[in-house]
Amino acid sequence: MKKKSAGFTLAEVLVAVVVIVIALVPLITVLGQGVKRGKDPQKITVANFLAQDLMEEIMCKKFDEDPTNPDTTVNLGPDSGETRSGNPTTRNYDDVDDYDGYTETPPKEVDGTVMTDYTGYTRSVVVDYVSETNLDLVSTAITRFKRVSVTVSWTSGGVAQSVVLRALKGNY
Ligand SMILES: [Ca+2]
Ligand SMILES: [Ca+2]
Repeated sequence: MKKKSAGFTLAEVLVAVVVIVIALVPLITVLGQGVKRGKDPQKITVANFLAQDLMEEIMCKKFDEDPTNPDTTVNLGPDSGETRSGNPTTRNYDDVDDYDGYTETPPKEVDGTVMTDYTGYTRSVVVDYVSETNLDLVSTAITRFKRVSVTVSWTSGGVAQSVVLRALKGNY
């Protein structure tokens, strides 16, 4: 019997090379997309922070303007004479939907101070009622859930970018 060769034949090497190439091509494609999508990770991190900051402020407000006399018709937005920022005696957003339609460029602290480190960003808020059986579905009628969407947008290399943070406030 012929002694088995310890080395690889040319055919074996070629097969191995082909296998490696087939395995590498999708990997390179995936990496390439990752680089493209995450081209501005630092700005995305900042935007997430700005969204989180406003969301925390909103989520500690009441569900309704007057919990003892809850809304019977959809009435989203600030109530009469209400404003978000200012000193503690003039700022009076007190329920989550007061922020519906709120927008600011650049972002401001609740006392009205401009966040000078973040002047390139815009923060805006939309508040909707959502269906109690499908929390992804906006409801045109009153339900026990209000969904708060905070969008932070900016421009990077001439391209509009944004992140959206969503949270639910329940009425119970
Ligand atoms: Ca209010
Ligand atoms: Ca309100």
